[in-house]
Amino acid sequence: MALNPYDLYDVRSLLSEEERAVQDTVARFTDERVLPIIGECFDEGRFPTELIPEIAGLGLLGATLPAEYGGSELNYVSYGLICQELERGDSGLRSFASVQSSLCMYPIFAYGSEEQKKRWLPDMAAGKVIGCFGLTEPHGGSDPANMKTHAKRDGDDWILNGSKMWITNGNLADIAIVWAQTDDGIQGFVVEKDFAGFKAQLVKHKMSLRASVTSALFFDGVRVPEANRLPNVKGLKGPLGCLTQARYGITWGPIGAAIACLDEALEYSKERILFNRPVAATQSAQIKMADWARRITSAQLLSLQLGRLKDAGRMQPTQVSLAKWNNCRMAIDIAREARDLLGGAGITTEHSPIRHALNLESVITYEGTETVHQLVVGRELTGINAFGG
Ligand code: TGC
Ligand code: FAD
Repeated sequence: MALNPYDLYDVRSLLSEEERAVQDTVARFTDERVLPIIGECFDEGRFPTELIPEIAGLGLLGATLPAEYGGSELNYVSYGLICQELERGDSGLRSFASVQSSLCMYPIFAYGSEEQKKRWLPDMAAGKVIGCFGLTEPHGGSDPANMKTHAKRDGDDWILNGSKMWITNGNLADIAIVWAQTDDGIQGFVVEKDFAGFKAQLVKHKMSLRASVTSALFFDGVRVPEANRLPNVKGLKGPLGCLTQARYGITWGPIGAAIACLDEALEYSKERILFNRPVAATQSAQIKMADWARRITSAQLLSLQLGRLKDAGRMQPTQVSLAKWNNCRMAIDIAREARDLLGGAGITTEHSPIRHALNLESVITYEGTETVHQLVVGRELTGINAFGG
């Protein structure tokens, strides 16, 4: 029996019935609703906001949260599969879902008061309230401990000053989860878009993640009520805990992008006749594509085991770093090589590899650069912290 070229080890057989159903649902959504429009969205530099109600309707926002807060009560393997299938369409769609679910709903769920959870989570799951997550600042995102944005207590309120850079969903968002220094360490605040002194400004001229909104955020004496401070966490572990959630999903996403590239390259190279035979019949093309299948298969097994560890409550941040590094590197290399296999046709967005390759330049950078994740693994192995003092 012929093997599935996109799942050579039948990793799907390791999934539960519910996990398979989730994958099939999101795969159908990507095939029918995302793929027909996404090349044009990328060309136009437009995030397809019209898909938000459908994404929410499928239960993909806050999918792992309890039903009382609007969640779908799915496990983390299912969340990973959602990320994989969305990113098979485009990293921008997966980014939207990652930020909403892992970086905005998660901190409200994990660090928020009961009132905050009830106030925001159901509307966020329904796609009626969109969030963004402000951690990175213009002077250096890899070192968030050195943040300059600060909040000072003033009676019942806090006064927030500073700025954030490269914020996904920034201009789309109704609320921003903003991390700021306080006299008591780093704390998280829910900043509402109409608070006086808060401004979001689109980042233009992007060559990557063009079907995604990226913004700078500015806070000029923004008065934030105490009721909008996340009460149950202090210190860098607050935002880093959110990053662990999002990075976990990102280990799955690039598998989808890589599968999309393999799919296009297989199809194209079988049709393309050069020197009287299909390109797919040449040894070098076969070796290339076989190597992609090898790397995709390794990534699939890595993320599935990571998901099983997460669902068992045993996943460690260092394991997430290894998988984020491995799977982003795997996908960006495959996307670039697939672009090459398509020759000149590979340079247009009529075909997906160049779009995925350009997107993956962001994916390999955000949520911790490749170097940051390598150093996290290096620290685990050696017991020596290479991040400096
Ligand atoms: P360190 O000072 O040792 O630790 C501080 C506290 O945090 C805890 N911790 C973690 N907790 C949860 N998850 C993790 N991954 C954690 N890493 C550390 C730690 O136990 C400690 O707790 P406590 O109780 O002792 O205070 O911090 P570190 O030395 O580990 O951190 C250094 C470094 C470089 C790894 C960290 O700063 C880092 O990860 N930098 C990269 C920053 C980053 O990834 N930014 C991403 C911004 S958001 C984004 O990019 C969104 S893109 C979204 C999209 O569109 O999809
Ligand atoms: P820097 O931290 O300045 O790094 C510059 C270079 O130095 C990198 O190559 C890095 O690997 C290297 N480097 C860093 N430390 C070391 C070291 N110790 N040794 C050797 N080399 C090192 N942030 C948010 O908060 N929210 C978002 O929603 C968000 N969305 C994003 C969307 C996009 C499209 C992009 C591109 C970024 C987004 N980010 C977001 C920001 C992202 O997390 C940062 O870009 C990333 O963390 C790196 O920070 P930086 O860009 O300031 O680079």
